[in-house]
Amino acid sequence: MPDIGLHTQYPDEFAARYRAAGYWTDETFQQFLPHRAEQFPDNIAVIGHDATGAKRSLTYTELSASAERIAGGFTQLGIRHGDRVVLHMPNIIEYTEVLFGLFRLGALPVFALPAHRSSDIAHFINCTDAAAYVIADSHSGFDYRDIARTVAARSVTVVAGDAEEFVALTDLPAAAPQTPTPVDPSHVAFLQLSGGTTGTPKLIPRTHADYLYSVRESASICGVTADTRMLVVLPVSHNFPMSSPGILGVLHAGGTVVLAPDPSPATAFSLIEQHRITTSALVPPLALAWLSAAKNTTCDLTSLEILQVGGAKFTEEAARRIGPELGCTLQQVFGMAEGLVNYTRLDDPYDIIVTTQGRPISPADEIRVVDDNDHEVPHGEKGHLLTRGPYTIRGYFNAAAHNATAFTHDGFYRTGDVVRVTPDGYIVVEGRSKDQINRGGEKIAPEEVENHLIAHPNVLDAAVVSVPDTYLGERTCAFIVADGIPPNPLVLKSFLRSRGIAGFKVPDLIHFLPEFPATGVGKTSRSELRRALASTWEKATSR
Ligand code: AMP
Ligand code: DBH
Repeated sequence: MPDIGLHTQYPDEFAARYRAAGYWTDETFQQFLPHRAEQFPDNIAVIGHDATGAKRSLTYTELSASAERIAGGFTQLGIRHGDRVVLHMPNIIEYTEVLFGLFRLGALPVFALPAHRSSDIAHFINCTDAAAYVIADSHSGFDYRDIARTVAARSVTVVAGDAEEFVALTDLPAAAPQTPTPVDPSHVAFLQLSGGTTGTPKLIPRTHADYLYSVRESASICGVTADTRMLVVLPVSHNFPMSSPGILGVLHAGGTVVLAPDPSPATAFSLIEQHRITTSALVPPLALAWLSAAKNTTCDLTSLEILQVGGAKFTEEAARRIGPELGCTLQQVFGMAEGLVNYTRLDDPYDIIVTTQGRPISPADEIRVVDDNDHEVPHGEKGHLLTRGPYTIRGYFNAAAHNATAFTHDGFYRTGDVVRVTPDGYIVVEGRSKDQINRGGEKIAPEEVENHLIAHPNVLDAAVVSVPDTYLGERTCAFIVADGIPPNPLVLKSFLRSRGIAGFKVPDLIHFLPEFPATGVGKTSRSELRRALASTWEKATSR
């Protein structure tokens, strides 16, 4: 049983400080929905489609009743308090029902993204020893039951929609109402995913107390009230639409969450008009798509008050277009599933909003900007961002060796971001030092993709690097040294898909080289090699 890492991970002294300051309370995700249902019984909590494609909306009372039913049904299936459950659903109504059902039970969701495929899911199930796997039957032309058939042998699969040989969410065994075993606010509530930098994605254990603090503060910073109507376009499992302030921030305040069935501007704009949407959260490429589509739309977007953009650097040029062209306030969000989230404030001077990525949520967020030797750089200069605070993890789940380098000895998380801090305390993201590619907000660990490429019989060596892209910010290019006859790039891409990796991890470009450049004397470091190849590419394409 991988029990390690599911209990308090913060040193006692810090936990006591965060509690004394009122950041951490006794509130838990188990009580979250019942309390909201008492406060806002008839407010609409969520509007969207279900797995059958039917439109539905649920009041807080109805959502809470569904969650109770699902908690009872999962118990009957043998899922217990503390069990991990991989939640792998698109933005459908059932997502919210299952999420809060698991919270009621005290089971821990593991937040897979809809784009994940069998190899990702097998890893999540194995490394968390998951007791169940919850999916929608199919979505965007992909049949999720196929993943269950290949990877989920040890766990029970529950399906929203047509379950075939699995358990249908609508047929969960009925259970008499029970009082669930209470959860401890300092215990882990769920496992988020990290974009990662290594061969295997890491899992992020977030506690009830730390996450709820970030959700409450985010809701307050973003002006969320019971009148907020948030359109969720990004996959709801992602930390940004989940918590910054995301669906949890809106539901905490008694507002309404509208789930978009697909991310296209056409769908989003018609939902904005129909539901008088007040706020939404986008990654930069989607914000550009909205800007472009807004020029010709006949939809009324005037209800939109705030548009959040984050997940990757938003250029100042694009940032300056949001207000005039979409008629709303831009809020930049620089966050990470490991914790620290920065927001530009709604009433910040315009120049701050368009030129910075915001400032931390909490006065207790500690920020250090350091050089390669961990020495602080003079204020205002560029350096590596390290952070520690009341909602930033102290370690990844079951990853002692990785944690030894991902955190400093005194518990600061090495974000891998290169930043500078303005005299007013705002963070500007200048670049990155981690081995990660940020493809329009989707994070890719080169090493993971390289490992899959090297598994091909005609690939001797592979290095995956980022190349600039006007729309996505970055795209991926795999440089390959072939073993024998170079495989056709299309064949190589379908080979990767057949290995069950998420579509966004499949390289956009594939380039063959007779050999890799020597990147210095002695042992070649992978990251040096990647840097050398990326700069070769830039030189070649800028000519
Ligand atoms: P993850 O750790 O996988 O949750 O990804 C978080 C990372 O996304 C951060 O460490 C940054 O590298 C990147 N990121 C998120 N928001 C922004 C932003 N607004 N500007 C630049 N980079 C961002
Ligand atoms: O990219 C991210 O992971 C992210 C971006 C904005 C995030 O986790 C968040 C806000 O909470």
